[in-house]
Amino acid sequence: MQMTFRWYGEGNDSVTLSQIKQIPGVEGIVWALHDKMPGEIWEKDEIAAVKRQLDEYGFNMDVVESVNVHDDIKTAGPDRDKYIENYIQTIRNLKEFGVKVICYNFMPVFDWTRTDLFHPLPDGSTALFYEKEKIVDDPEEMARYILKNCEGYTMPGWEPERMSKLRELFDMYKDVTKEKLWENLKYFLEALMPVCRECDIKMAIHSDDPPWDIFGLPRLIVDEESVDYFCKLVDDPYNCLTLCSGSLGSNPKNNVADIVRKHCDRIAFAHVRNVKHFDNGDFSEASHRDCDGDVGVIEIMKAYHKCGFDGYMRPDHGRHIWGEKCRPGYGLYDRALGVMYLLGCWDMLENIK
Ligand code: DNO
Repeated sequence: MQMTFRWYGEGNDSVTLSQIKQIPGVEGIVWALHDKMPGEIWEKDEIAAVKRQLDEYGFNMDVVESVNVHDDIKTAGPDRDKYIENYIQTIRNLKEFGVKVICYNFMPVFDWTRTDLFHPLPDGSTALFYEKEKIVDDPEEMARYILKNCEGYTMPGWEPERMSKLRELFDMYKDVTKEKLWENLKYFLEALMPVCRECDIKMAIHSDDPPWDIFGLPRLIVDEESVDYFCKLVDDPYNCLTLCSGSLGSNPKNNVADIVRKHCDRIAFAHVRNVKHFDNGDFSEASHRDCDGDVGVIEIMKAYHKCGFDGYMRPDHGRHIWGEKCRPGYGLYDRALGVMYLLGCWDMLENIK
């Protein structure tokens, strides 16, 4: 297992590489060109600029999160083949820099969704929170709220340019049923697989967050059954998962450790975080410590260890602690505690082998 840490890039993150360097055990930076629109080719000189920054600190750039997928690909729109060609060119360019895993998602319109980005917790920190009742009606009001409360940062999937065209986007998806979305995902992956094999780059789909349909939009990677279906849909070792314990774990019925045990060989990238469930279906993000939430962090780490997981892992969203001003969920302090907790579990498991 290789520990990594997500970083949004120079001038785009409150956290610096020199701070990350001081967290024990972090070998790679999970990066992206965040100013790229979905569908644009990532050029070699742009990738090289990030590589120079990471090289200075001895970090690898093996994992990209995310190369976003254009809506024409998700909806089988008129330009999907052109955008698939662009995606392929990006894969080829990333290969030149040794990238091994591309994390992406296939969620319609929205990426991850929460109703409160800085929800107060009893210990005085704040965390991301999901109130089920708030999601039922107006997505435009949701988008306005999210954009107003992201502390000046753009969250992936919630780019203001996209959110200002919300109605148009919903319109693009109006005939895209769950079945069609699966078909479009298959079409996309089948086009990519030969290039992935040639470039030795794994495509690792991120679990849908939350793992259920929202605002009438279908969501695919939501439970064990859909993960089984996904792995068979394009049965190729380069068609992989970014298994997110927090996303899948938001549904109390999902047993993430079971999914790890079943599909370990197809998990290229593990996001490990904790979630606390409430009886009414709401959930709050929590510290990475097992007993602070309900996803079973220790059981998940045991499952990864037992199956000899040799992919990449990162702590996921943290709480906002010690007064830190940062991107929602992506501060330094609580994620650094997360790294130490996960490595603590791992080192102990190694020790008692
Ligand atoms: C949230 C992240 C997601 C993820 C994308 C992958 O914190 O895990 O935004 O990066 O869904 O494309």
